[in-house]
Amino acid sequence: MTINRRSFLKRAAAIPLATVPDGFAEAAENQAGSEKADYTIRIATGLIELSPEQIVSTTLYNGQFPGPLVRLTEGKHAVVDIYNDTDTPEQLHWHGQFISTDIDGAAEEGTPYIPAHGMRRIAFVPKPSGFRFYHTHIVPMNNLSLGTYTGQAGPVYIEPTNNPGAYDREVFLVLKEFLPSFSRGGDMAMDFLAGAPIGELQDIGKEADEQFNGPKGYEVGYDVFGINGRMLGHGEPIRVKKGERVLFHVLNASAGEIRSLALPGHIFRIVALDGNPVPTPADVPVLWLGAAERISAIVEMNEPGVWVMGDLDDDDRGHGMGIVVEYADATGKPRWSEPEAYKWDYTIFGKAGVTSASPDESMEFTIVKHNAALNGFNQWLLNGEAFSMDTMKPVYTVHEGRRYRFKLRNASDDIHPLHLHRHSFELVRVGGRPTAGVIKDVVMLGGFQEVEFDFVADNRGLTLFHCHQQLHMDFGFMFLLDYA
Ligand SMILES: [Cu+2]
Repeated sequence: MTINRRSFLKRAAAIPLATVPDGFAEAAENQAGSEKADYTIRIATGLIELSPEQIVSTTLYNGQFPGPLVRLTEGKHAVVDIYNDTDTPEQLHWHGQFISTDIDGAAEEGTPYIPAHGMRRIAFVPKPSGFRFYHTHIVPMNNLSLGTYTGQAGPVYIEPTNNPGAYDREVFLVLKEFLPSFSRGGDMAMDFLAGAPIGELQDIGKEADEQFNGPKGYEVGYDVFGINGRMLGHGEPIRVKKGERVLFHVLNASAGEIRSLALPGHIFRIVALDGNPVPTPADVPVLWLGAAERISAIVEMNEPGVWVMGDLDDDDRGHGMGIVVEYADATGKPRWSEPEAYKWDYTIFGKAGVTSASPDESMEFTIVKHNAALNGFNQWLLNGEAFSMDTMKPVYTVHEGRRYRFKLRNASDDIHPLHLHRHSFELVRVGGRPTAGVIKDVVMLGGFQEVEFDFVADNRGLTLFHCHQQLHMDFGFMFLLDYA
């Protein structure tokens, strides 16, 4: 497609930006005469009715939670208008897509803000295909009314050019908590990940704890939980028929919580992780998702009844984290039963007996927590350094075309959902087990465990790596990669 210069200038002038960043002109040109955006997203304060008793006021996309499902086609130009009706400059991050730094939605990479009471038109080529999402990428620090503590998250589905489609229908589920508050310490599930703690990492952690031995640092807890913005029992049930194959696309849009999901009497056949088809689809009784992880799983509906699909945690489920699955002609109260204990192991989805390609370079990072070191908040250091929000200086350099192996060593008891922007990575070793072929953009790293993954530096520009636990990333757990 071509564009005449006059219409480009007209369009560029309509965008209220102080500066037109590098790459934006190119992006705008790509929209080639489409005056109407494919999607319009409005950021504004609104209400979510989780239940008639719990109507939460927070920042939303298009006045709803989750934000509208953005369906795009791989490789087909998309134009999105983003309006910010709030008083705070915003960033809208396209999580899991290989796009440029001016579109990605991270100020640390140089993406321009969507100004308060302003707008940005962005254009990009969606890729890769699969289940992605969009969410705010503001740094809330101690402000629980900003960032991922709000309702700013929505699913993205990028259609592949050819869709295999061995299912009857798709259901998108977005898991999210509301009404956050701080407390000292938390009660996150810890023992569900496969693998054992490593003594050397426990020793490093112990040393740090002895140095910072005051009261526990702040953690965030929540009062209300829901799926697709409704507490368990308050939304429309998922209505199914016996024999139907339902493809669930599950997104954990939490600011930091790890979620589990089970459907009594049913098995999930996991076909994709973070939107990427897995080499070995596998049957599991329960899904576990760190913040920002996605799972696509097919459930064959062959146990008629009315069921609760919900979190294993009684307290979270009791406060709304679940949804009713109702077979046609079935009646009665929704039933719940606890599935058998199950260890979550990413490696079962890998290619059996295959070793990942050798990396060109390897980097190792040791993660240490300084308990309550920053005004009561835990500080996070990688190889002794916390990310500086003031300088936003890239610490590591990568060379285009090279394959990098990252080894993350967790000297803390917290689980960290690690996320790399603008690239995917291949899991190489998790919980002590080697694997290959599992492509992700977030991976949970267990307490006192190690994870190794590879990525190819194939998308030039500043690239953010961080823990997706909002509190961790805001207080140090982040760094920038730059291309040489
Ligand atoms: Cu973390």
